[in-house]
Amino acid sequence: MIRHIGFIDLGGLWFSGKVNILGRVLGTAIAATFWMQIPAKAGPAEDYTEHCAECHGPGRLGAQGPAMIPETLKRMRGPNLAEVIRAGRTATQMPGYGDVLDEARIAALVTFLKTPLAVVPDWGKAEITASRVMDADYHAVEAPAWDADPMNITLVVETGDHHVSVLDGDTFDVLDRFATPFAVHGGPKFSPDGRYVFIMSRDGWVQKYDIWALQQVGRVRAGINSRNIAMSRDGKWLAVANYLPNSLTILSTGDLTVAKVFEIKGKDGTPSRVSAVYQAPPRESFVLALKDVPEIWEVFYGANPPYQGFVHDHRIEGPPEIDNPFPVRRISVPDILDDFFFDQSYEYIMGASRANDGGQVIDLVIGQKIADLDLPGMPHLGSGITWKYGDTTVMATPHLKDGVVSVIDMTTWQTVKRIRTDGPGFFMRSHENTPYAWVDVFFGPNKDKMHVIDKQTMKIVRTLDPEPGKTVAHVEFTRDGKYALVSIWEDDGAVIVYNAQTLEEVKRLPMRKPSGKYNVWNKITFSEGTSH
Ligand code: DHE
Repeated sequence: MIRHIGFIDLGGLWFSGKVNILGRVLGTAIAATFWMQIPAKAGPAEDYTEHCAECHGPGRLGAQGPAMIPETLKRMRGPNLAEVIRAGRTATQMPGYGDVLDEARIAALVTFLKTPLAVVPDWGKAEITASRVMDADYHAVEAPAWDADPMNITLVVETGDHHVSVLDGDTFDVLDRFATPFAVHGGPKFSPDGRYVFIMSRDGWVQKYDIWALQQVGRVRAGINSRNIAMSRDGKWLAVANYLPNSLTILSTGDLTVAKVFEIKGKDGTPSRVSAVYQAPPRESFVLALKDVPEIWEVFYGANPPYQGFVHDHRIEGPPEIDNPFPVRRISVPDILDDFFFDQSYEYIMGASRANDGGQVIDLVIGQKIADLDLPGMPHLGSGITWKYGDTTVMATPHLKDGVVSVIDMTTWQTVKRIRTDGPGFFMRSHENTPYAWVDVFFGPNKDKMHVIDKQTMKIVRTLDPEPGKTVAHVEFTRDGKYALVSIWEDDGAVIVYNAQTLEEVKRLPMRKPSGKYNVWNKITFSEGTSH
């Protein structure tokens, strides 16, 4: 139907070949023209182009949002696809379209999205290698090309225009501002000496940047739709967690070449996405959270993986591959866990279940669950922080669905406090040298607020409202913990520098939708107040 009208309205374009004769996919501009002229007759491909392609990719292979293909969607938990299109998805950037698309068009869009792609590109070692581009004009330097404390550099990811600003952590001057791949997600990872940083985008690109030289070194596309990256303790390897394909890519950090691509399948052969990969430095391993099978994988890269201790353990299936430089240990767990927090020793994993409310504690040494966590309301364990409390250590995590921060005793694994907040939050931060923990309420109606919590009384001592009506989120501290940097998460946003003791604003740096901020020292020393 649309083709005929298109032919009549845009006759010249028909012959110029700009309208696809099969009527499946129209160019964005043409689709927009149709949309304005004949909205009631737009087909699902046009609706996809109009409403979904910007975040999910023009070819449905994912970008900022996940890939919209049956391989991904059939594993979708919680509300069904039509409901997500209609009402949006909790704790993500997915808005609802119920006021734009009627029920028939939502149903047609669901069918379209559940139709397999004619061709899904392979993305193995060959394709990754072919994507690798090293900058010809990059020149390594002997020492930093600037005069600042290299350990107090802070990076600000600006998602508004896909850039990173490099800040001098003492003066807050911007030393450089460079372009990143589209839609950076997760924390950039520094080399152990703090000299290089690796940045990943949701569409699988990994960028290497030399902080001393203030220059990009190169880029490689390690996946089609990726989650996050992790750095090995020795700085030699970078692991990339992928949703699409179902794989883990290990890159050599020196030249971004591919060391290994793991195809991820559970013990029963079920393919699985990798929700996230975490670095476990004392164990010289990467730990994988799997989205579709109840297993945790541990990939060893050290010279002496602790396999000898595990190999006779009945919980470990299959012999270690002796020739494999990255032997894998697979641990069965009672439930699918996809958001992890580690204790400082990296023996214990606290894992959150997206399917069932709550969480579990897995002891990595014995490979077994040792406790349940009482954590309703979708805790975001990846944002957890710890601090000393009396003679124990507590861990605090915001919840994605409730206005609550839960505090858990890491000796007994009991919830010792639920701190009521002004809404569901996403990021929580502190520093060894400050008495306060900061938490946003990013996912609720009061997203312009930021709470400051006293770590000993566990009470909110101040609620900041730096720019009423504007979203406030994510905190990072300077190396010494004296200043807290807060994002005004808006396109015409800012990073606000607070005195972390007096809670007074000391500086405001204009930025384009600043999201995460990452201090070299806090990251490479694995500060207890920040994400690892
Ligand atoms: Fe993230 C970190 C997962 C949605 C911004 N996010 C992480 C990490 C994980 C994760 C596993 C830790 C990785 C790391 O740093 O190595 N994020 C998820 C989700 O499962 C979730 C809820 C749904 C999804 O769409 O993937 C999700 N995240 C978001 C967003 O909507 C945010 C707010 C905006 C965006 O850019 O997509 C967002 N996530 C971030 C940021 C970090 C992050 C800025 C790093 C925080 C840090 O300080 O380390």
